[in-house]
Amino acid sequence: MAGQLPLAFGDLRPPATEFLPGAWHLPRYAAGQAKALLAAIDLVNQHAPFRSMMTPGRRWMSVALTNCGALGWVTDQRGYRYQATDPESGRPWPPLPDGLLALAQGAASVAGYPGFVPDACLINRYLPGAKMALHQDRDERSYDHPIVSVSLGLPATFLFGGLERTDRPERILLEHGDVVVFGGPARLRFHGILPVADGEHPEVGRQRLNLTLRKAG
Ligand code: MD6
Ligand code: FE
Repeated sequence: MAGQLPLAFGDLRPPATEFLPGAWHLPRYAAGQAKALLAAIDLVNQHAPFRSMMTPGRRWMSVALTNCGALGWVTDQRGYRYQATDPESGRPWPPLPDGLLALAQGAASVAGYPGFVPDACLINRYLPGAKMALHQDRDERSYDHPIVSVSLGLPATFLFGGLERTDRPERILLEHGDVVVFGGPARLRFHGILPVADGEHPEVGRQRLNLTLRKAG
């Protein structure tokens, strides 16, 4: 892991690239913190277990999800929204770990969004075959803040389209430890995840985990 090599070897992570205006890919940015992130996700899962959720159109999402932070994203037949409590337990979501906050702030700064203070972290779990249809993230109070996304485990193809659902999307391979930041002119672009191919990741097993950090409230 790059973060554990002696300083003399420098930073072996590939450089961050702005693949579309306002949208950045930071390859392996979080790779050195993967173990801590996985431990944090384990703890969240103990208090607010991953669960299936239904869209307002009454379709089960293929990903399982949970949240940490002051606000959590939920969906049911009434719609998509953020709320302070876990609908399964009625309790507040587990807190956002300090290390995760610092990671998100660092990544946002690299992408030119200093002062990012997320209050919500949605955690998605993809087993092989799970996917995320093209969508816009528009349940947040303001679109002035970026979204920071951290991927762990099995690789997946991220689709990044335009402001219309029918705009032809670009494809980016997201691997273990990769971070994507999007804000500014990219904030409302359509995006999604192609079905995750079967495989076994040495640290994460047969799954992909994705954390998205936002200022939702
Ligand atoms: C995923 N990500 O990577 C799904 N949304 O599993 C998202 O839907 C997403 O990565 C907003 C910002 C960044 C994202
Ligand atoms: Fe999204």
